[in-house]
Amino acid sequence: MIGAAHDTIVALATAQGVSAIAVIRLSGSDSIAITQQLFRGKKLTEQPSHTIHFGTLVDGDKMIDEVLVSVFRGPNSFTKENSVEISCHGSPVIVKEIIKALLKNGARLALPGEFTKRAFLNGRFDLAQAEAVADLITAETDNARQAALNQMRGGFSKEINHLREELIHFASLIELELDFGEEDVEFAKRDDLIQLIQKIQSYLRSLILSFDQGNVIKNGVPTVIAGKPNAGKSTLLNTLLNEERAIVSDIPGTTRDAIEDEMVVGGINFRFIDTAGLRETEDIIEAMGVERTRERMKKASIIIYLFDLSTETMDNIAKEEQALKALSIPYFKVGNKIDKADPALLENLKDQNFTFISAADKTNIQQLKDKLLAHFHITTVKTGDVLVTNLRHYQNLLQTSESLDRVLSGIDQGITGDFLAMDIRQALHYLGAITGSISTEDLLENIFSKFCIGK
Ligand SMILES: Nc1nc2c(ncn2[C@@H]2O[C@H](COP(=O)(O)OP(=O)(O)O)[C@@H](O)[C@H]2O)c(=O)[nH]1
Ligand SMILES: [Mg+2]
Repeated sequence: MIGAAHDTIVALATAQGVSAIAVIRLSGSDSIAITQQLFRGKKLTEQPSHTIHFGTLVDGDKMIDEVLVSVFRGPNSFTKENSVEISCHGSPVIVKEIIKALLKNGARLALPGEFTKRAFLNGRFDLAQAEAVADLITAETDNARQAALNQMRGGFSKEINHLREELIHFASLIELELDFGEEDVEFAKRDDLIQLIQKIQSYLRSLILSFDQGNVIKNGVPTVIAGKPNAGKSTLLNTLLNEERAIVSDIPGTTRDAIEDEMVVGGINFRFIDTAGLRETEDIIEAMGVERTRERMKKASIIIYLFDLSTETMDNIAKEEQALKALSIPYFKVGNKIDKADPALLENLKDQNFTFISAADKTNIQQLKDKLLAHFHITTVKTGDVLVTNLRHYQNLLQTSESLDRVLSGIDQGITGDFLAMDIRQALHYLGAITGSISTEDLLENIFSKFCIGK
């Protein structure tokens, strides 16, 4: 259970560590009064909302710091409660002393996400928008930032609520019919209902389809670099990242653990994962590495599979591709070391959809990056674009859509109103779960506990 809703909560809102300024945030009916207890300056409790005041904070006789205090009065604040932001000097010791003094005077420490949770519970925004706040803070690319911002500003929430209301209207008409029992009345015109459901379905479908892209934009793409020992995987990782991240050596089996690092290419965050080369080995540590490689490959969004064209034969390449195909993960075949490759082999492979590179000489690396980008069809996210980036929303959309399919086939088969009403209620439930019109304490805790403290 997240703590009682009327407590006054406090947390550091800025990052931990030394900085020019740190901001401590309070929310709750007593937040202005509690701050007043420590404040030497104007009387805060008499100040209007949205004003900033200079003064000193004290703990008994001890002066802690010179600060600026911003006063927000509910409901005109982020949480819709009385709120205070204290801007102090950015020293961890000062922050600790101020928070300690606030706790002594009646505040309690905020739980993760508790400020945003209060904002949601007090009706500042719906659940999907609250979740977007967290996404906005953790966005790692400009595309992810824009997608989160669009969602925070309403995104699909408004449209979903609107469709939900229309559906509720039908559900209540059908339920009214049930009250009339035998009399065989039909308040809810079936044709109109079919039309509404088709409209909702087409909107849901566009949202569901956007998730592929939304997921890539929000979470990035785990990209595993795999292949036999010495194929040049670590060299390629270093070339892609433009730094000496992994050890390169001509001794096969050098990389034993997976090494990963991220890079933004064309607005997508690629997480490149260099792995231990795939081979049978007696070395226990290397064997563990190979096992990890296989695990990583299964979880990858895409595999860059390297072949050492200075040593490989057509037969071996075909055999390796068989094993690769069996994983059912999208992959790119990349022929490395073209600087040392047999021209006859290159000629034989020319129609087999290879990207030919030299990781060491950095040849054709851009071509490889272009192929990666093209695979994910990412375009720049613009203001107002609606993209589903959240797995929870995605799952609820799918379930709404399935329930509506059942309504449609139910109408088609002429099933009775009570069964129709049940499937509509089911669809309403899933739709409402997205925006939080329907929520449980468990769900809320699950969502907000993933926020950082102070948010
Ligand atoms: N000639 C040539 N050698 C390369 C190329 N890429 C990697 N190598 C060499 O191949 C050996 C194995 O490279 P490494 O990146 O450690 O392979 P890994 O085992 O797949 O990680 C090293 O000696 C590299 O210098 C390339 O494009 N051309
Ligand atoms: Mg390596």
